Amino acid sequence: RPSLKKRKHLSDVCLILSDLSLSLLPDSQSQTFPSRKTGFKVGMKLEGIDPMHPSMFCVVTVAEVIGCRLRLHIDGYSECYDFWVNADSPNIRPAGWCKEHNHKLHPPKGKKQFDWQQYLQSTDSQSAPPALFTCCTGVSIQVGMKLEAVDRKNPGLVCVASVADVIDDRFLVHFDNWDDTYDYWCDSSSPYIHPVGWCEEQGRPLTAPQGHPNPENFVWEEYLQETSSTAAPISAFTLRAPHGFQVNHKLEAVDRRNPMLIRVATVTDTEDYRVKIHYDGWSTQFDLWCDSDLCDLHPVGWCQRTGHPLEPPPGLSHLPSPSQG
Ligand code: MLY
Repeated sequence: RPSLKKRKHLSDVCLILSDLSLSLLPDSQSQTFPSRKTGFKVGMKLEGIDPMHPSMFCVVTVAEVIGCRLRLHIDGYSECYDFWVNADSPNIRPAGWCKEHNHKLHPPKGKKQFDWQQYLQSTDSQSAPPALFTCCTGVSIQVGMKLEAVDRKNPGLVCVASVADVIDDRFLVHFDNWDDTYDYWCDSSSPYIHPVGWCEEQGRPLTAPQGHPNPENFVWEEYLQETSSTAAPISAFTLRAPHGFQVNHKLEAVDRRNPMLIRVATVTDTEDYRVKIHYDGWSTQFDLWCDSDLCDLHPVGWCQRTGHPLEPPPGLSHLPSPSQG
């Protein structure tokens, strides 16, 4: 049991740490924590910028994976040119990227003609799946592309949907032939979106567009043709890691019924991407499930730091009295 003095010291340290995290806002992706374990495996091949010749993309192979860092070997060259990158580095791209984007790809030493398919076959190796390249996924999604998406107002339904708008790395999901009241914004890491073919693969029913002549037998190939559209690429789906909330975690949550107020709250149940919130001191009838990334959930201390009143649990007299509400 820490002595009072020690406890005081500990709380000072916490304050200092929390101040630091406020002032040291991350400057780049690498200064935040990656949201999931990297899926790169030793032996996978890809395209990467040679750090000694930054003008050059080369054919490289993953030689070592430690945490979320990769040692890359430039095919055909000595190991002494191997280099380390973060798995989310913008300097690595999936096989075929250079061709697709009109960049010259420096072939493995000694090769004049280079073709990925032939090369993978002749070296009996695999290319790193595009979905692993988390840094360059946001750009691949375009208005009009099709996907399968959960109807958030009817969460049991996975439906035929389209990208209706794109802003930065977020896009608007629209359900085909429905009005826009079901639309929602998300990013590529959302658990509510899936690539074309996902339902079939999962053995789950897919809800066809409203008014489809044969909703029981919806066929993507036909529909894509009829609507002259394309499927959103696999790389546009980068499912994020489940949240880290645990039962009994305390937090500060906006009151759903009176959104002017923020209340002391507790996590009482969890799913991978949702948490059940209880407002401390209130009946459990007000408990509610919400998405773990909901912008109305805040860490303990948020109100104090941002200058917002915090409603303590009713009947708790030793806390500063609540603002009227
Ligand atoms: N029975 C509901 C279901 C609507 C579903 C809309 N989704 C697929 C976008 C209704 O007709 O309102």
